[in-house]
Order: sequence, then C-alpha cells, then structure tokens
Amino acid sequence: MTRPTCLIFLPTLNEAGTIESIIQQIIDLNLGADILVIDDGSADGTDEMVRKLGSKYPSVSLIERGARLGVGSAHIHALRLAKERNYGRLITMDADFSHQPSDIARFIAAAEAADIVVGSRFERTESLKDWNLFRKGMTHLGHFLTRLLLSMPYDASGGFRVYAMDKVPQDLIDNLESANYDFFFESLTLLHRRGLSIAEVPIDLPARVYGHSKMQLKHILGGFFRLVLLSYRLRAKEKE
Ligand SMILES: Nc1nc2c(ncn2[C@@H]2O[C@H](COP(=O)(O)OP(=O)(O)O)[C@@H](O)[C@H]2O)c(=O)[nH]1
Ligand SMILES: [Mg+2]
Repeated sequence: MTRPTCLIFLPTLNEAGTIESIIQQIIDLNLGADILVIDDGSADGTDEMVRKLGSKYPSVSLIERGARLGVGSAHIHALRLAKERNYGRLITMDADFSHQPSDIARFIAAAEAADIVVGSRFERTESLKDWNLFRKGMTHLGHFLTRLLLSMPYDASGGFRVYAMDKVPQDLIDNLESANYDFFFESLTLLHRRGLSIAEVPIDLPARVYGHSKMQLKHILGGFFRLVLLSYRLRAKEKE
C-alpha cells in the first residue's frame, strides 16, 4: 500500500460532542488521507473516542499532550509532523463543526492552484449570520486589524486551511512563536511575506451549537499584543 500523501489535522480540547461524527464524516469522503488529532488533556473522553476510532481505522491517530498547550502550539506540532513525515498536503480544521468536511473537496480543488488555501468568512455576507454580536464584532475587528497592521488582504484568523508542505519553509515553522489563536495570523502573514501564493475559499460558519468556544480573554489580549509586535517587526524589517 502506498502512503497517503495528505494529512488532515484536528486540534481538540473537550470536543466529545463532535469528534466521532466529524472523523466519521471525513473517513466517508474516501480521500485516502491520514487523520491526526492532537488532544490537550480533554476531560470529557475525547481522547478515548479517538483512540477507539484509531483501533478501527489505521488512518486515524492521536497525539495526547496531556495539558492545554494552546491551539496554535497544536497547529505548529502538526506542521512539524507533516514535514517530518513528508506529507504532500496538510489540511487543518476545527473539530467542532465550525468547519464542514463537505467543504474539503473545494479546498483541495483550490489547492491545485495555490500554495496555501484558507477559508474566508468575509466573502459571503451570510457567513456569520448565526453568530452572536460579540463574536461577530471580534471576528470583524480581527480582520480589520490584520488588514490594517499586517497588510493582509485575506481572512488571516481562521483554522480551515490547506498547506502544500514542500512550499512551507522548515525554518518558518521553527520560528513561529504563537501558542494560541495568534498562530493563525502569524503563520499566514509570514507565509505571505515569503512569497507563497494564497487562495481563499468562501465558507459559512454556523453558530457553535456543540460545546462552546475555548477562547478566553487572555487569548484576545495576547493576540492583540502579538499583532502589534508582528506589525512593528515587519515595519522595522522593511526599513532595513
Ligand atoms: N489541542 C488543542 N486544541 C484546542 C485548544 N484550544 C482550542 N482547541 C481546539 O481548536 C479548535 C478551535 O477552537 P475554538 O475554541 O472552537 O475556537 P473558536 O471557534 O475560534 O472559538 C477546536 O477544535 C478546539 O477544540 C488547545 O489549547 N489545544
Ligand atoms: Mg470553534
């Protein structure tokens, strides 16, 4: 059997309500991809569910880190591993059905013509229609600030992505500093600056009906600090 060339990665923190069905839906797509879950010490049995699926499907694997090291840190872990194991593509998505397995085909199609594909919540006016005002406001503010401070025209803060792993420089992965939600704009900005081509695929995000967001105030404040720091560093580099 030839090794799958695509790895699909899902970070989890207490996603017992959705993890089984999202993995099952991905398997049913018959993409021939490996599926990796990195769990950070879920207390609700998420890890047990993934382990069970892993014994049924050899393509499913689990890395248990035991403590909440951050969603960004989990994505960096997945990027490193995808590089190490020579996967051609890494697809990343949330495990709570914010991102739909049925959209993966559109992402793969877009990846034919770009190094990185990101889901965009800003191309359809209805994309966030079920979200509460606070989350909607935060998402739009984030988009406004990444445009303004980082000159990023894309939806830079989402986790539904495809990476062409041979185009992602190893040193760029090694130098990522963001452990939390700031990973998303830090990584995309640096990839963009390195000249990788980026395509956007419009997506809709349903309101979170399962579980709840794991984002905390400290992540929002930390993200803002990271945004300012990154913007400052990029400007300083431009002046060099
Ligand atoms: N491994 C890991 N996954 C996390 C962590 N924080 C969040 N996640 C997962 O990352 C995905 C996105 O997180 P979520 O809180 O839903 O973000 P939001 O939808 O932007 O509010 C979900 O699958 C979470 O379970 C973490 O610290 N470690
Ligand atoms: Mg979510």
